[in-house]
Amino acid sequence: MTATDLALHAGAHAPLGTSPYPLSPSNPGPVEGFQPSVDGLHDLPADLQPIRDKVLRGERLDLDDGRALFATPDLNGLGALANYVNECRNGNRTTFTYNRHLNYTNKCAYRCMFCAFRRDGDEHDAVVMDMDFIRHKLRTEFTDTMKEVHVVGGINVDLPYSYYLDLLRTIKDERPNLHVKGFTMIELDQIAEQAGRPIEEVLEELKAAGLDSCPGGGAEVLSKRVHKKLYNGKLPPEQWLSTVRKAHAAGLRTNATMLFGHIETTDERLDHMLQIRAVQDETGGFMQYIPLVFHPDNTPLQRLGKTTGTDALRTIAVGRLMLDNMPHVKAYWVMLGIKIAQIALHYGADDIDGTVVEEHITHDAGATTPQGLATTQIAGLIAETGRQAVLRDTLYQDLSVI
Ligand code: V47
Repeated sequence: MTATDLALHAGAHAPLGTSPYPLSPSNPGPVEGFQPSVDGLHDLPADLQPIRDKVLRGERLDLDDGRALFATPDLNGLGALANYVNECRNGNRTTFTYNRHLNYTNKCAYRCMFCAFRRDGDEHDAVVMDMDFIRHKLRTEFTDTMKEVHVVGGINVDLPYSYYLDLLRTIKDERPNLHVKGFTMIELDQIAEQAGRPIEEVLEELKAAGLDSCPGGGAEVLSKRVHKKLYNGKLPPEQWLSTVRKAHAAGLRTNATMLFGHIETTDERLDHMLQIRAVQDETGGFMQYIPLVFHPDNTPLQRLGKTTGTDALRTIAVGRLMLDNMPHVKAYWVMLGIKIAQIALHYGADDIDGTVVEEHITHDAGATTPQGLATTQIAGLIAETGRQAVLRDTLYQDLSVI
């Protein structure tokens, strides 16, 4: 393909014309007149050229393409390709939200090897929040202008079904404007277990009580081998996929994460992406793909150390290219670190999460990022990268340029 062909393609916004999802409020596309950057696409090395040509023809990438993307020595070339796809989809926009996390309990029945957050329940820092405490927190630490509360906890088998309904109702009672993005697929399965009823019925009741969408956690790496080695006993990969399909069928939008940088192979990362892509083809229920960098401190896997910034950038870029049906890719600054998250905005990511404020899962495992950032700080970090900062709600229905 010549440079002229490439420029013609890009100018016409044609290359991704076969995109399997339409423009919509949650997928608004580039603003009128925006030209995706073709910088770096003309002189890609031989290993990336056939993949570039497939991308430009709107063809889906396969496992072998993914292997070549993970293997290429040209990280910048890979980044340019992912950046081009992202700009075709999202223009120059980088979104974030005004949110806060609420970890209602850290007591957990599972002993996942990657986790520093879980407690048995009798430690001095074990937490189970009661409704009075949660109400007080909502009154004093949340505001009416916040857009989202991210609610997750350990698998605490002591909590009855009514606890989860009360939790949702308390949030809506105190802060009716907050969007509740709550409960991973692991928690949803446990909640249904406690209810002793089919998950389909339980999802309807949780929605009626205030659940608006679900976060993407708990997927880890959708691999039987990794599951057996690191989180045996917890919901197996096929059940995470089955529960997420049920959540989508119930009308709940969710995210999809991948925890990487521990014992998984690059083939296992790719297989994870392909499984997520297949569900998205079926349901269209995922909003964001979120690669999560493993933090080893205070976990049984501490000896592994932390993966590199270049591995993180490569994994984000490969995710953007393989997940051709995912509207948004998040650079989660809490886990990536602020500097890599900023660079990731030119390696395929178009979202940077939000203000966060009280984060335990990564900080218990040694994260050195701040606990939270102000909206003005996030907007500044995005602007510094040349991107347009846009404040969003969870479902991307309400977008305001900052
Ligand atoms: O499922 C656990 C991961 C996830 C560690 O959907 C760890 O918008 C790194 O899913 N090092 C929970 N990661 C976090 C999560 C999330 C975060 C932000 C936004 C959204 C969203 C979802 O964190 C867990 C697990 O995969 N995790 N321990 C650790 N030591």
